[in-house]
Order: sequence, then structure tokens, then C-alpha cells
Amino acid sequence: GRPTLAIVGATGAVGTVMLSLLDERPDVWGEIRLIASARSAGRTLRVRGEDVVVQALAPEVFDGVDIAMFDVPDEISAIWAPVAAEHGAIAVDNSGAFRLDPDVPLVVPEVNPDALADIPRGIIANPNCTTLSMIVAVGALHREFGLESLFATSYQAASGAGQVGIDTLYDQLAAVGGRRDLGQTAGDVRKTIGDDGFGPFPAPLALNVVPWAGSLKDGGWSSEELKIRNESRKILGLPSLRISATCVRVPVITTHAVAVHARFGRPVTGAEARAVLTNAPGVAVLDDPANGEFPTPADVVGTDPTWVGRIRQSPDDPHEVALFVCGDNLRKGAALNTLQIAETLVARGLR
Ligand code: 11C
Repeated sequence: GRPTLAIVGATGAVGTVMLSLLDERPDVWGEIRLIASARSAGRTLRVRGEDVVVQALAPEVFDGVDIAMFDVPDEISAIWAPVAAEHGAIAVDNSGAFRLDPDVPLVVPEVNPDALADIPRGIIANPNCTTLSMIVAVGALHREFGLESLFATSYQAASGAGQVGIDTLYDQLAAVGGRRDLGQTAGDVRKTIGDDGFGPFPAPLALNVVPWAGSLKDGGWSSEELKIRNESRKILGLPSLRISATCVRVPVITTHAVAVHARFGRPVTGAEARAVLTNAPGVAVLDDPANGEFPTPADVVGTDPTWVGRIRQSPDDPHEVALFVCGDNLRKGAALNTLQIAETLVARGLR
């Protein structure tokens, strides 16, 4: 029969996008089970045009499940993905709990599908949304030219912090909306929003940019910046890649953007890089600055591809290429990549 799919975290920001993807994509599934915290259990959600009642997370909900997709915080996945695996399911986990575990493949189907050959713990990890927003494009260039170093600056959307991030930015935008007096005196936006209005962000996000995402790690790096480094190395199979990132939150609801500077083992012209990206699966090139054409989050949100523009060779180093990448952090950055992993497992007969 067709495989049974469970979605853990069905009511969250990523889970909600997952349900709409299941309506859009070829339907390879038998039963689809929706699972969430006890607080959300009992709600009814529509999947594939049918009403499905959300069940509370418990060991027995994994009985008979072939693939369980987890869109929940790290500490929930850390406990429950192994429970799903003990019940015979393959867990595809979108949290950070297992990504660097050497016995857990970290998979982007367009880049390293062969990592699915070995799933020792019954768990597959889905990368962080910022890594995912650029890695399909970077992976295609690496395959062709051989990546030597990578420097990235992110422009991350509020929804990367979940539904509370979305709600916080909308509330802040409402508070500053129409105020032509704001943004002219130090602290005026902060005062208008109020210290209790920052939500998950350490500073006002409306009318601002905030150079922070995640938690503080050694040497002053943020957890998000280290995720980009560690996860890119693992996905690309380049454990000593020279790579660093600066992660910045911007007042965008959904779709992360990343400015990438990549150095390769041989000279690469903008035209050569553009040709490779144009033919790369999962990538869409929009690169005509003379006509004002490049990807922006407002135009990319809700779409599947990794969009790339501003492709150009460094004037000082012919081995280096700069590009600007946009990817919907809730789709390819989270739900879509997780679902593509699950679909790949089914297509390969692993489930
Ligand atoms: C953000 N990328 O934009 C983060 C959230 O490791 O899956 C996702 C954290 C993670 O805030």
C-alpha cells in the first residue's frame, strides 16, 4: 500500500506551509496523520481537501507510520524523533537537534541525495533555513568549479523565528505605520514599540535591521552563523571549507536573502556561473540589472526555487564570484526540502 506519513508540528508556521504543499504536489501518500502538542490536539485541519483531526504527540501515534516529518523545536525533536524511529518510521527532522550527528544524513536532494544511502539511526536531518536558502545554488557551482571558500551575509525574514516572529513584525509595523516622524532620532523606534514588543528579536525590527539570529556562541559568533558554516561543510562534503557568515534579521515576513562571495579552484566568469545556475535543478536565475531585474523577497515569497541574481566576477580575484540569492525560508528553507526528502525515500523504494 501507499506509505503512511505523519507531520509532527502540523499547526506551526512550517507545518501550515507543509499542508498547502501536500495539496499542490503529486500525492504519493496513503494516510496522512497530523500531530501537535496537547494544546493544539483536537483541532481540525484540511489536508488534500479532507478534514483531519490533530492528535497529541504520544508514542502510539507513530504505530504504522512510514515517514514522520518533524517541524518542532530542537528539544522536542531530540526526544521524539528517536521514538518515531523506534516505532519503525524514518524521521525527517527539521530541527537542529541531529544535523551534525555523524550517523544522521543532512540532505538537500538537489545537492547530496546519495547521503540517503545510509540512515543508521532512522533519522534524516533537514538543514537550517538560511543554509538551505543558498546551498542549492552554491552546490551547483561547487560541482562545476570546485569551491574553496565562501563568505555570506544573510538578510533573514521574521518568520525564521516562527509564528511569533511573524506576529511580532506585523504588530511592530502597525505601531510605526504612517508615522512620518519616526526613524530620525536615536531610540525613537525602540520607544514607540516598547521593550515588551520585541518578541523573539533583540531589538526593534520595523524600520530597522538587526545583526543577530539565534544564541551566542564562542568567539562572538551567533548559533545561526555557525549553523551555516557547519551545515554547508557537511552537505557539500567539504569538512575543512573556509567559510564564515554574518546573519542579519530584516523587516521581511517570509523569504531569506543571502549575499554570497564564493571562491573556486579555477577562474570563473559571471557568464560561466550564470550558465551553470541556469541549468541547475531547483534554481531560477533572474539577473538583468539594466532592467532592474534581480530576486527580492517580496517577489520570491511563496515560490519553490532558489532564485539567483547579481551574478558577477570579482574585479580583483578572477576565481571569485558574487551573487545574491533569495529562497522562501518556509518552503525550500523548511517544509519543501523536508517533503522532497520524504518523496525521494518513497521514489527510491526506501519506504
Ligand atoms: C531563523 N534560520 O531564521 C532560523 C530559524 O536551525 O532550524 C531556524 C533555526 C533552525 O531564525
